Amino acid sequence: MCGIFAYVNHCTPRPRKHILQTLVNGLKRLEYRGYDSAGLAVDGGSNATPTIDTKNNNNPSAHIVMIKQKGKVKNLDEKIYKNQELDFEVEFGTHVGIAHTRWATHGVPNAVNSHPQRSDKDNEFVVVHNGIMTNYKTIKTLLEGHGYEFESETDTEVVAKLIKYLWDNKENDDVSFSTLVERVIQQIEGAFAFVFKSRHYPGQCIATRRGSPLLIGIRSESKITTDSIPIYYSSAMKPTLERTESRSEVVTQDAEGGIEFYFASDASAIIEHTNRVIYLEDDDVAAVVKGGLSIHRIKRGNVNESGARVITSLQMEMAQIMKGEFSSFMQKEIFEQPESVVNTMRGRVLWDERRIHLGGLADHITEIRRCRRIIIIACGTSYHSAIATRQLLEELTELPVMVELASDFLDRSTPIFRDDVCFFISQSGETADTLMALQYCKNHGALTVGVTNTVGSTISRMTDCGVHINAGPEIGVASTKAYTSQFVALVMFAMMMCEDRYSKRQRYDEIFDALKALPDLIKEVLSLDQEIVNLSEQLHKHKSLLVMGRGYNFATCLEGALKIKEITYMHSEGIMAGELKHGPLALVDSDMPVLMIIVKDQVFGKCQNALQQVVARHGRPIIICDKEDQESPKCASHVLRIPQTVDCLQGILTVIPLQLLSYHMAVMKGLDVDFPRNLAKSVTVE
Ligand code: UD2
Ligand code: GLU
Ligand code: MG
Repeated sequence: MCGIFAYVNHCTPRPRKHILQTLVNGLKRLEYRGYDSAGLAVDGGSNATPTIDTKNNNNPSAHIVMIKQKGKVKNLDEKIYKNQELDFEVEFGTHVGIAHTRWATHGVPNAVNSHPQRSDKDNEFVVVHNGIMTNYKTIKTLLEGHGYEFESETDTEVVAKLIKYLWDNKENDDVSFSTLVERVIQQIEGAFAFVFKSRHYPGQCIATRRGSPLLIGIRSESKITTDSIPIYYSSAMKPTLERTESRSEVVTQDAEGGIEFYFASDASAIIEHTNRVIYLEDDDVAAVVKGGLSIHRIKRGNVNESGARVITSLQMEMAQIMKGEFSSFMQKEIFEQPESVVNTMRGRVLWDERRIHLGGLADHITEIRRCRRIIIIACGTSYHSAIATRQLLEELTELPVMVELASDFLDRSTPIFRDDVCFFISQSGETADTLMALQYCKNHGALTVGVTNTVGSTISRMTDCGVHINAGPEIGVASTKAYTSQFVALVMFAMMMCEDRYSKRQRYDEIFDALKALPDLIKEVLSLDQEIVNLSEQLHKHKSLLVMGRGYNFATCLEGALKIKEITYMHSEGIMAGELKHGPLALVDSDMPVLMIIVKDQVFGKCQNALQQVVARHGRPIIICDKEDQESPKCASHVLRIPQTVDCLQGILTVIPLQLLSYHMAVMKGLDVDFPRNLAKSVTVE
C-alpha cells in the first residue's frame, strides 16, 4: 500500500549516480504516505562498462543489484554509497531502475521482506508491489511443489517466482516481457500495483495495477509525437499467440535527446520531472520497450473498451507540497484552513446569485432528489465529516440518511437498492475499505457519488459523479483541512438539494451567509494558538483525555479524540454527552481531564446538565464555548472562547482548537507529527 517509483532513461546517457539519486528522490516524495522500509534495484555491470551503445539495448549481461533497508529512505541512501561494488560514475545510455517504500502487510519490516522481491539468487526478475494478494498461499504451495525456494515472508515474492516459473516454462524464446506479466496477473487475486524489471529484458520496464494507483510520467527533449497511448488487446484464452512484439508509440527511436519515463504510485513523485502523465486503469499492462510505451490488456467478452489512454497534464505546484514556514505539514495544513475552505467553495457558491452549483453533481441532482435514501460510507476522519453533516442533510433533504463505516457496512452485507444514493468520502480517493463498499453498491445498482480530494483517484473515477473538495494536497497523516473541506462540501450538497423549496428558504439563507463569513471566523479561531499551547502544557502528560459534546458538535468530539490518539498516542475518547449517565460518568474524577464543547444551539441546556454532572464528580472541565457565553465558564478550569456561527457550521469552528491541541501536545511529547507510528496516509489495504 505504500510507494512505488521507477525511472527509465532511454537513449539518455545518465551516470549511475544520477539514476540512484532520481530513485531515492522519488521515494522521498512518497515518504509522506508512511512506510517502514525501502529498497531499489538497478543494473550492476562492471566498473569498466563504458557508455553503452545508446542506439541499442543496455548491456545485456548486466546483473541486477538490489539494495534494501529497514527504516527511512535516508538510511537506504546511506547504504547505497557504502556499496563497494558499484561504480557511481559509470554511464548508462539506457537503464531501468525500480524503487519502493514498503508498509508491511505480510511479514515484519526487515531487509529481506523489503521490495524489490526477486525470482532467484541471480535476480533474474525483480518486482515492487503495493497492495495485498489474497491467493498468494495457493500459488506459493504450487511453486514450492516445483522446487522454487522462498526467502521472504511477503505475498509479493510469489509474483517474482511466478514470473520466473512462466519464463522457465515458456513455449518459445519470442515471448515478450509484457505477455509474461499478463499471465502473472491472470493468476492473482487482490489489490496490486507492480513494476517489473528483468535481466532477460534489458531496457524494458513493465507496470500494471488493479485497485492500487499507478501513473506514468513521460519526459522528452524532442516533441512527444502523440497525445495518447494505444491499447493492444489480447484474448484471455491464448494470451500470447496474437502478439509477439509491442511497438514504440510515444516517440520515435531517432529522436534527439531520447526519452525518460517515471512510474509512481502518486503524482507528487513525478511532478518535478514532467507534467505529462498517463493514469493506468485496472488490468492495464504498460510496457516500455526500446523507448516506446504501449499498453496491453486482455479482452473480456465483447465489452466495448476504449482503444487508448490519454496523456494528461498534471497541474500541481511544487510549492504546494512543500512545508513553507511551518514546522510540519500538519501545522501548515491546520493554518491553511481559511483558504482551503474557500477553495472548496470557489466557483460553487455563487455569491451574487445566492446559489450553490456543484458542477460534478449538476447532471445527477434530479435523480438524487428522487432517491429514497442517502447512505454515506467512509472511514476515520471522512466518516466523522458525514456524522457532522448528517443532521443538516436530514433536515434539508427530508430523506433518511444513513452514515456507515465502510468496514462494518461490508461485514453486514447491508441491503442496498437501486433507488439508494451512496456517497463515498475519502481524502485520497484510494481508501481500500471504502473502495470495496463502492464496488458493492455499484453491483447493487445504486447511484454512487464520490467526495474526494484527489482528482484522478480510483474513487473519483469509479463513482458515477461527485465533488472534488479541492483542499490541495494533504500530506500530514492526521487529516485536518480535508475534514473541514469535506464538511463544507457536504453542507453545499445539502443546500443544493433544497434550493427550490420555499419552506427551506430561510434556513438556506442563514447558512449561505454563514458560509461567506466562515473563512474569517476560522482565522479568529486560529488566533487562539498561543492559548492552546498553554493548555497543551497542562495536558500533554496526562494518560487520557475525554471529549464530550452532543448534537452538531458530537462529530467534533469523535474527530478531536481521533486526532489526539493518532498523533499524541494518548488515550482519548469522544463521548456523546447524552450517554454520560449510561457509563462514561464512572470515568470522571478530579484527575481525569474532560474537555466539553458547549455552544448556544438547541442542545445548550442539555450540555449544561452534562456540565453539572461532571462538576458534581469534582471534574474541572476545559470548555470550548461561545464568546458570549457567561454561564459555562464559571465551572471551568480552562476556557477557549470561539466565535459563533450558524449551528450546522459550528462544528468547523469547534474542531480547530482540537486539531491545534493534538498538534501541540504531540510536539511537546517529541513525536513525529506528520508520520505517526503504525499509521499511513492513505489506507489502501483492508
Ligand atoms: C470542474 C473542473 C474544474 C473547473 C470547473 C469549472 C476537474 C477535475 N474539475 O470542476 O477544474 O474547470 O469544472 O466549472 O476537471 N467526480 C466523480 N467522483 C468524485 C469526484 C468527482 O465522479 O469523487 C466527477 C464529477 O461528477 C465531475 C468531475 O469528476 O464530472 C469533476 O468534478 P469536480 O468536483 O472537480 O467538478 P467541478 O465542476 O467543480
Ligand atoms: N503486501 C506487500 C508486503 O507486505 C506490499 C506492502 C506494500 O504495499 O507496501 O510486502
Ligand atoms: Mg485517513
